[in-house]
Amino acid sequence: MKAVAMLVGSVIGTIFFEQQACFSLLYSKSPGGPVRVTGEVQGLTEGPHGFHVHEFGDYTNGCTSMGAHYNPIGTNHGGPNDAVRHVGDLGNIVANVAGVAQVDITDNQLSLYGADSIIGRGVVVHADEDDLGKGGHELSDTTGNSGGRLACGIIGITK
Ligand SMILES: [Cu+2]
Ligand SMILES: [Zn+2]
Repeated sequence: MKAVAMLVGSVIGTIFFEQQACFSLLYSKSPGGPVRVTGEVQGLTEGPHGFHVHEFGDYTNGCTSMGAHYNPIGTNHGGPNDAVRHVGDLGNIVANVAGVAQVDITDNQLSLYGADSIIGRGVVVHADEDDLGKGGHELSDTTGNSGGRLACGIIGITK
């Protein structure tokens, strides 16, 4: 299955998600990937920016209504390679001096299939670096203290 999200806000981007179908995945509650996430975001300040799947694909009040990080199993925030993380925790994307971040992430917790599918949820890019839960800030365990929401998009199925 393939999915896409158009990120709209003070920066712009397009993010693709792809996961191979598999018989066992369709019958498992949290099939768990791997999902390949690719694309590009333009207009950023140089450096790292938090990048997550959020719980809602809801743009009625802009990126605010996309809610918290997608967290179907109720854990603390972490980095993409941590055992303890939100399913939506994809870490940071890094913009070059021209403000462009190329995205190419392979993730083992996201899924496009099953009960915990991310189809219809949101993708958000943030103003600041995600500290991956290790920054010692009061927000480290929930958001990675990654600041405001620069742009977001709804994850929809594509061909
Ligand atoms: Cu986020
Ligand atoms: Zn998180």
